[in-house]
Amino acid sequence: MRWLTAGESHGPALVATLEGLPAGVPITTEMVADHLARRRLGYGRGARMKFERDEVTFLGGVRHGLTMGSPVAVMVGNTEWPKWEKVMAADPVDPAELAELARNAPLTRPRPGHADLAGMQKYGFDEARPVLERASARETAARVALGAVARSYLRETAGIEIVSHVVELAAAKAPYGVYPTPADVEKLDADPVRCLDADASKAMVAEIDQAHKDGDTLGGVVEVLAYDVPVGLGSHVHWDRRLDARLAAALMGIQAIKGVEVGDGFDLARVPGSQAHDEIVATDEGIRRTSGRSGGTEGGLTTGELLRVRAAMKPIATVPRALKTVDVVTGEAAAAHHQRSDVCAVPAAGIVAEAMVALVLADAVAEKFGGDSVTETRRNVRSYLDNLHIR
Ligand code: EPS
Repeated sequence: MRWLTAGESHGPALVATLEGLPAGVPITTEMVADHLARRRLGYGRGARMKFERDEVTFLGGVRHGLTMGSPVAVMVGNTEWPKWEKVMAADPVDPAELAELARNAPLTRPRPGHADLAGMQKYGFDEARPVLERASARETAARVALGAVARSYLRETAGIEIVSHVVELAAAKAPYGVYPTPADVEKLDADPVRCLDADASKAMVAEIDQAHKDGDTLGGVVEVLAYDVPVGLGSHVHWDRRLDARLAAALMGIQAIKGVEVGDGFDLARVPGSQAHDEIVATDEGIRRTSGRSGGTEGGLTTGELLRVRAAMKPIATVPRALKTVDVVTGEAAAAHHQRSDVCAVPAAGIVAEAMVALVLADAVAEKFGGDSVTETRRNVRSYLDNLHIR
C-alpha cells in the first residue's frame, strides 16, 4: 500500500491518495467527515478550529460508497482559502498588490521549536511562509481522511478496531493501565480532552486554562490501542519489516511528536526480565499471555494480544508569550512571530495517531493477506486464523 499527501495550510485544499486497497471497502464522504470532525475537537484549540470547516470530496477510487480497487483520492478543502488567495496563489501575483496585504508581511523571526529556521536555511528562503505552510499540522487532516479509509478496510477484512485516548497532558496524568475499548469511543469523543478518567480530565482542562492565562502552550501523551489484531503482522526477519519499527516511524512522523513507546516502552528498561515480559500460559481458550507489557509485538511481529503504542507531543511551538529569536534580515535579537495559536492540540494528536496506526496496520494486513476484493482478503484472514497449527 502506498499513500501520499499534498497541500499547504492556507492553500485551497489538502489532497491525499491511497493505492493498494482492494475493491469493496465501504467508505463515504460522511465517514471521512466524521473522523475529520473528531480531529477538530479538543479543549485548547485555537480560533481557526471554530470557524473553519473541513470540506471532503472524493476525486477517485470510490463508487456508490465502495472502493473499486483503483487509487483512492480525497480532497479536504480549506475554507480559509478566500483570505489567502493572493498570498498563496500558485501563479505569480503583482508585487504591488502583494505589498498591500498585511498577511503577506515576510515572516523573518523564526519560531524556536518549529521548522521555520532550519527550513529557511535548507531551502534558501528569506522568510518562513513557504516552510511553515507545509510544516503546519493542518496537513494531518489529509492523513485522518486516509485513516478513515484504512480503518474501514481493517474492520471489514480482519475485524480490527482502533481507539485512542489522552493519558498525560502537561503534569496531569490518567491512571496507568486503564484501556478504553471501542465501546468507550463515544464517551471519549464527548470529553473535552479525550481522557477516560473524569478527575484526570478535569486536571487536564485546568492545565490548559492556566497555560492560556500564562500565554503558554502545552504538550502531552496519547495512547493508541488496536483490538483484534491477528498474530503475525510484520516480521522479525528484517529491520524495516518489524511492525513496531513501522508504527514508531509513522507516529514519529506526526508534527510535534518527540517520543514513541510500544507497550510499557521505557519502563521496561527499568525492571528485571522477570517483570518485563508477558508469560505464556495454556487456557481453555488456547495459548494466552498473563500481561500486556509488550504492547502486542514481540520481535517485530504482532502477538495477537492488544496492540498498544504511545506518542509524546511537545508543546505547540507558536508560543503566545513569544520566545527569543533572531530577525534573519536584520540579524538583531527579536521576539518570534505569533499571530494566533492553539494552547494545546494533544486531543487532536490522538485522532491523528489513530489514523497513522490504521495506515500502518492496513499496509501490514494487505501485505500478509493480499486480495483484490474485501471478500477475498477476509477469506484469507479467516483461513489463516482457522488453520494456525499452534493456538
Ligand atoms: C497550525 C497552526 C494553526 C492551526 C493549524 C496548525 O493554524 P493557523 O496558523 O492558521 O492559526 O489551526 O491546524 C489546523 C488548521 C488544523 O486543521 O489542524 C500549525 O502551525 O501547525
